[in-house]
Amino acid sequence: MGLLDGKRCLVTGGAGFIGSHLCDLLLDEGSSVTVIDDLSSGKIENIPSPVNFVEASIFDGEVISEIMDEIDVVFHLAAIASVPLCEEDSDLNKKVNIDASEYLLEICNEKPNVTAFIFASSSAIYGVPQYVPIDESHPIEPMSNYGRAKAYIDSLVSDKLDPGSSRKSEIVSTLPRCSLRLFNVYGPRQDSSSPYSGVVSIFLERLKKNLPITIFGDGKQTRDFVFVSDVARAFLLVGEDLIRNGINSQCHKNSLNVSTGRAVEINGLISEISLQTSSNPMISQSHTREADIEHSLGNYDNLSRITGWTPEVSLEYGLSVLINELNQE
Ligand code: UD2
Repeated sequence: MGLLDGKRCLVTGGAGFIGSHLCDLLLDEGSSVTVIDDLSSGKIENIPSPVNFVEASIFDGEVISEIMDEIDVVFHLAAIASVPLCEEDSDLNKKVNIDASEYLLEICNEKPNVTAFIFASSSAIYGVPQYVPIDESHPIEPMSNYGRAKAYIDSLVSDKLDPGSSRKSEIVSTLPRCSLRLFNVYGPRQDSSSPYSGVVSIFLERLKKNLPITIFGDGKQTRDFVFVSDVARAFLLVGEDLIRNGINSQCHKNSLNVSTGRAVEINGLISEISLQTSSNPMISQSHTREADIEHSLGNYDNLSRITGWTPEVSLEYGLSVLINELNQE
């Protein structure tokens, strides 16, 4: 067993898409897992049964503070993950994605029992790529409230806060910690119900319902699709490295891309889905989505060098898993 065996892990947002896969993996590792989730977007049925589930919001300071006495490792994934919702309701974005995360970091730093903190950051912090593949030195120029919130917490975790920032600095000092910048994550349990859900889940859902799929723009835009189990494993490996090496871990105060280094065109995604489902999806073309990025592709060399992580699930295989699931429903 690995270093997380017997560790008391907290997964914030553990009822959500990525968080619930992380719970599965941690339980396999022998960790005892606590989830805090307000079920605003997560689902109770995503949470595996041996988990200690606390139904509360991440901004409920009292609950957080109470839980934290019994926790060794924190995986912070709770967020308002919808980019448009964060635009519509900037107060909610601030409350959840900024203030609650700041508070969580503060609390973790105060508790000597907490020995590692891993934050789910996002490729959204890079904004329009100035070059691809994007490495972690790429300029941080988020284009949305959501991206700015993620960028701020990411910089807090790595102690690279913009000197001009009016926000707090140096909240955390000795807590071993790391941010993972997730590219386009897809896989089982991803919500498909909103127009801003991940494109893979939307396409498969519409196919299942015999509805046309919409391509925004010419379909030549590319994305770096990373399967959710690979993402969960990245969290696990980084957690282990922080436990093993503490503040001497190369993950500590670092921000690491979680991506595959493979660019896939939206048209290519449709071709692969057609091939695997032996179907010819009806396609409707629409104008390019506002603020849509043309190409997104991540370089994951740093994560790989430090932890040995590489993506194991190809897009072809990941899609076959999802298509099999659809066929069984
Ligand atoms: C991703 C993140 C988002 C934010 C953003 C920052 C996901 C699900 N979303 O948005 O949270 O971090 O990156 O850059 O990971 N598309 C279609 N038809 C559809 C739906 C989408 O053509 O029905 C296109 C869309 O225009 C885009 C691509 O597919 O070019 C991927 O769309 P997405 O919403 O899955 O992800 P993205 O990269 O826009």
